[in-house]
Amino acid sequence: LPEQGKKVVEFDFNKYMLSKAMAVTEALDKAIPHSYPQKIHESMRYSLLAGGKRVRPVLCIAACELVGGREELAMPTACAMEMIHTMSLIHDDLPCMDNDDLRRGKPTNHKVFGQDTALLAGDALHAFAFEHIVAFTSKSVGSDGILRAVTELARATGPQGIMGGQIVDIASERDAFVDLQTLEWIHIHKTAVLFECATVCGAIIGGASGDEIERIRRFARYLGLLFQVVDDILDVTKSSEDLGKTAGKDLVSDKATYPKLMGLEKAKGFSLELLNKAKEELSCFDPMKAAPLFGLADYMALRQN
Ligand code: GRG
Repeated sequence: LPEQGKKVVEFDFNKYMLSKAMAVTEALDKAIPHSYPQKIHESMRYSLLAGGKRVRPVLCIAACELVGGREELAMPTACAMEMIHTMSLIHDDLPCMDNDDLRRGKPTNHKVFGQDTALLAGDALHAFAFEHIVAFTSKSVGSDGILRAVTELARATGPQGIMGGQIVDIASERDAFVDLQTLEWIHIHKTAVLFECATVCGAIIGGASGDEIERIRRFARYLGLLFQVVDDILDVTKSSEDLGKTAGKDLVSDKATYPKLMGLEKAKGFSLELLNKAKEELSCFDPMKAAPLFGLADYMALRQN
């Protein structure tokens, strides 16, 4: 209970999220200028600045701040996370993958710039993300910290990370009997791995101890899976609302999702279990300093888009 006369300072998560997301967007805008060759830079900027919740970079900054680092220390790494996320979306939308026309409410990159440029813009963002961390992270972090962050990112994007998750996901689309274990493998590699990487890299850059990094890693791993379970639930509940039906598209489509494999109510229960497990991992940190990460966890569990 607060002592008499003392004001309780409440953490305003919405304000925090908004200000960090704006700072990230500003830094991304500066990171990729309108340089020659114009077409590839325009294509990279188009997708990078097309909106998006900026959850991964904000996780990176919040983890850095949790262990005593400042926002500017983590910003190049935070931007790199969003570059990788964006390149994965550009490639995912291509006709050879999901063949989507819209992303973040705007025409997809290949619809505006053509498939050839979209493919190259994705590759360019992939390479540039690494260069950006190395070139712009403060020397005070030290080369060991930067090397560890870059190694985390390389692993997260490779065959044991997003690329691995995507290839198993593609294969599973043709498989009528995808089980829960395979679905979890896909989600952990395709989605959760970048949440983990963003958060862990923020902690590394902020100077976290080995023990702190492992706690933060487990927190982010639960959170990443939670994000995808909620995505699956939203697919069902949103399309039910849209169609005015009781069963949404992913309860009736062939695609394996958590609601489809375990039922909607159990999937909702599982998401709350993941949220609690994630929060437990941070229980040893100063609650004031951990408030942004707790806020992010609640935001990811309760989000509506
Ligand atoms: C990473 C090298 C490399 C290759 C990419 C195409 C591909 C290989 C992977 C696809 C990965 C993918 C699209 C995963 C889905 C991730 C996901 C949950 C996206 C939605 O994230 P939000 O909701 O989106 O954070 P916004 O638009 O808010 O940023």
